[in-house]
Amino acid sequence: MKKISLIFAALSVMACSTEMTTPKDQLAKRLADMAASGQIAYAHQDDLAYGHTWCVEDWEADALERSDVKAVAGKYPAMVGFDLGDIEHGADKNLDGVPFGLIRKAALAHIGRGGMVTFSWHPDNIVTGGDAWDVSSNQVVASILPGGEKHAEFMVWLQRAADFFESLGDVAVIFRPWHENSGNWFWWCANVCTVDQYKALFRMTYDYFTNERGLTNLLWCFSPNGPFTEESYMERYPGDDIIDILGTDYYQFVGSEGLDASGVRYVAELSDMLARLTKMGREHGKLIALSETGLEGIPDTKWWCDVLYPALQDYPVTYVLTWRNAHDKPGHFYGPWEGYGGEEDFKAFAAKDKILLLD
Ligand code: BMA
Repeated sequence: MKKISLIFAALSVMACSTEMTTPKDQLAKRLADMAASGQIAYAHQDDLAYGHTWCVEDWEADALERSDVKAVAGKYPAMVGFDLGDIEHGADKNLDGVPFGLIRKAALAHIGRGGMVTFSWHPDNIVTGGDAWDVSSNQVVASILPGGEKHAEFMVWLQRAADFFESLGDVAVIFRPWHENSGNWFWWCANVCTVDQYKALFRMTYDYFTNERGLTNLLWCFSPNGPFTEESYMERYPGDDIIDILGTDYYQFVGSEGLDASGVRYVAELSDMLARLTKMGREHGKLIALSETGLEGIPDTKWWCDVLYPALQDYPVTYVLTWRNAHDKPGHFYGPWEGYGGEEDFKAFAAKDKILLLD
């Protein structure tokens, strides 16, 4: 009798723990395990949709197996990033011309192959009709919050983005809305909305997605741009109760200081930022990520091993995402491609024990 009840107790614990392991829990655990074992997932924006010299034409017929990263390193990036810009209008294609059907299919294919997916969103400016980079009004965030004159219209935009996530089904992905908020180039940046308005925007997005739409499979990433201090990073932090990943976006810009000097500065600033992020991640019990980075056109043929890797290697960064390889702007690439000058360097980066790609 006692033995039987023990078996039942064990079975019910097993049933319970299976029920409690949601796709979100599994993705969070996978990232946490990676951080604990010192592994960093390499991520690339729009990787399966197009590359430096190609673009998927017929996505419904295409197996979506092409990848600039795979062409160089023999493996897919461990994570792929996509952007939802223009979904707010009910458009078929995103702001860079990528069909949302392709994005959905590629995201699910990548997850099916054992990879991970992260989403950003650059919605247009609902007040001016301009794009996400239109900072000509400082009333945009105020106007979309409850009570604002654009609130109802903006809730339809949120609804369309939520519809997309719902259409992915029961899989977990990372969502990184309202990123680079400490800059001055998006309508949600620090120069055009107050701290409280920004936090309210983030929480409104989270509440609508999670509580009204039941989208509980998203890992929410907060990603101010760098460089930052702990204080400046946390100034607009929406709260531990809704954020899963502390990320940051930080690029190397060459400018007038020249390639080498900008590389040295990037390594120094990025290492400092990641040290701060590591500390904040520990204090807040959160994962950390370098959610966007890169050097446009990668003129430094040793960039991956001599610049990016040294800045990253000592920190429990769960993933590092380099931006897209535009097929229609030859100089606008941040990932490797076959024929680019730093192929060997990328291969050596991808072969490092800490760096994770996907077979
Ligand atoms: C920017 C550039 C743009 C693109 C936008 C959204 O960094 O790559 O060309 O439209 O991101 O993907």
